[in-house]
Amino acid sequence: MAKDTRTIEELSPWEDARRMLAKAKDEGIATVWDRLAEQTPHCTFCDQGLTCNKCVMGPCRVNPKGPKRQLGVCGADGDLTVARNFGRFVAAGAASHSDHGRDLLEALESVGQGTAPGYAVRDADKLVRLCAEVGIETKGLDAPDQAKALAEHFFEDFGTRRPALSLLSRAPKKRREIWDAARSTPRGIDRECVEMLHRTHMGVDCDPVSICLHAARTALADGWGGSMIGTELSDILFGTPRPATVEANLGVLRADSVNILVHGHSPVVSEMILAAARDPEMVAKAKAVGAAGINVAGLCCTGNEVLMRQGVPLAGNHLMTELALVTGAVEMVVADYQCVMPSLVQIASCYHTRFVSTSEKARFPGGTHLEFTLENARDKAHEAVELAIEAFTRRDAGRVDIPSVPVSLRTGYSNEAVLEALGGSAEPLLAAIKIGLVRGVVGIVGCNNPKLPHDGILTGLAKELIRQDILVVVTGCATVAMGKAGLMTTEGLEQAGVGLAEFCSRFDLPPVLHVGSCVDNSRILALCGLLADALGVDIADLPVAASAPEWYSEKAAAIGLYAVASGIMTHLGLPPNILGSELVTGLALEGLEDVFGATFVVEPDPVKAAEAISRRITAKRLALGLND
Ligand code: CUV
Ligand code: SF4
Repeated sequence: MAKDTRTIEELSPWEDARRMLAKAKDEGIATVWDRLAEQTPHCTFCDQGLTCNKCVMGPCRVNPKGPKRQLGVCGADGDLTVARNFGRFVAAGAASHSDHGRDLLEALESVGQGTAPGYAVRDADKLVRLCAEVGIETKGLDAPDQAKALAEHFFEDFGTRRPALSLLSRAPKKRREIWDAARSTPRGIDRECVEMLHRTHMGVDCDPVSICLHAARTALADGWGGSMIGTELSDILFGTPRPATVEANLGVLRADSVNILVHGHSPVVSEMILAAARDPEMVAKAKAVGAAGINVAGLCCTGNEVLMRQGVPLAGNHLMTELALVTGAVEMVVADYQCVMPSLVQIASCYHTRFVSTSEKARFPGGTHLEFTLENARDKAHEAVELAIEAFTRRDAGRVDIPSVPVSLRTGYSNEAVLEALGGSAEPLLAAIKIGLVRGVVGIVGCNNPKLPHDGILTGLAKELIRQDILVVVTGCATVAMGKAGLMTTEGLEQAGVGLAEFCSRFDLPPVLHVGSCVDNSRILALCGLLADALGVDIADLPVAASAPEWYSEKAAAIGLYAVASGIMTHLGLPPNILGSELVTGLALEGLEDVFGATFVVEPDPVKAAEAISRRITAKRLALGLND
């Protein structure tokens, strides 16, 4: 196998990752970095977005610079090929978030119908608030009826019955006019994804710009639709996050306990696993085989979901998922869907670790499939925990190595919790922004990518921004990075600028606020809508920006595009596969400014990225008549 020429020190800055990379090497276990080395160099046509396999007259490799193969067999040129590929890429990401949101919707409906034992409405106030927001009269309706009515309402957002999604009401009026003018107002969540597949079939939409605008509409259907519904309903069903202090990194695994890692994205399965692991009867069974207890820890976005609401420790982010198994201390990985590397099944089989898949739509051959439904989830969760206890008896103590001590981080900053921390309204934050104590707010989100130094751009960027008095909000895999870097406790304020430190100390906030998982980026959109309305401006006028510095997934592309289409400049550490088209690249980096008032910025260097973001924030501040 080809080897990555980078040293372990270059791959990751963290002690837990380095120790496990060395152990993997010793034990002959291949990781994502080894496979990347094998795949490098990548196909240059694919890298630039210039391959097409959308029909069997092809596949085609389009070479816009010629002399040969300037067009695909059907006549598609490079611009069209790149646009069609990018459109589908975004639609896949939007579909993933939204299909996850739909699962919460089905859960809410079943709770209303009384067919989901073990699930319940845990935030009844939020249910009432949401009903009121979308115009459902709640007087005379009990919680189950409210749940059914709200589910009914949101099911229509997925279909084709409305001219616009209902939660677009959270966007400022000016923003909605911009969307209307660009024909980018999302109508139905599923509709926009399906329409993208239709448009990009051979011989449908042949205008690259038109495809890109529909990509924006599809992405907006994710951010203000599928993801936003997913977030709100998760809060209703599992509780709206409240501030808490929790632990992170591989040190959260316990040598003396049954370790279960929950992985994927949806809280529907992981919440049940957690409940089963906390069941005294299960704990007694674990003790009967010699374990001190049952320890549940999270990976990736499922990890963020249960961290935010239940204080479950976070074992690691995307690039740590394989390495977590290399500790030899994990009895079970329970996965729902998305970002679950298929390699985990192979790595699990090198140890006593059981890999359990739970979703009908995400099967992993070689693992154990325990299919969870809303009806059987409680029983299946107990079954899973029993299997984990059984696996504990097969653990090889000689191969166990749990590196590092856990770090602490603050979590739980839902918009409700942020407003509460500020004393009930956004006014103190707005006041701090106006006088320049806080110069702006930046969302740093998204994944890891083995092409980039693990967590390096994420933490480098965050440190630069907070030093410049810019408040950072964080979601997804970025969370673990910031936590490990010590930026998510009030001690992190030592690294912040004077103004930001003063503001945060006054309200007992860390300089980097954890607002949730990837679907919870919708909280950031809603917060931007709220701040813009409070100032009587558009989102594009706010001193805010977004960044997905180490992104890898289709979902991250959808997030980036809905942020830009919402008027938020978005930084990426590496570009999507669009560089084969000057037209599409130009649109992403410049042209979208004229349409949506924001663009993408691509910059792998965190300091330079921070400069670009800071310049943008200064420009927005000056335009609002504030000091720079
Ligand atoms: Ni949804 S999308 S690697 S788990 S953030 Fe993590 Fe987050 Fe990216 Fe995936
Ligand atoms: Fe080739 Fe056109 Fe078919 Fe794509 S759609 S594979 S470019 S012929």
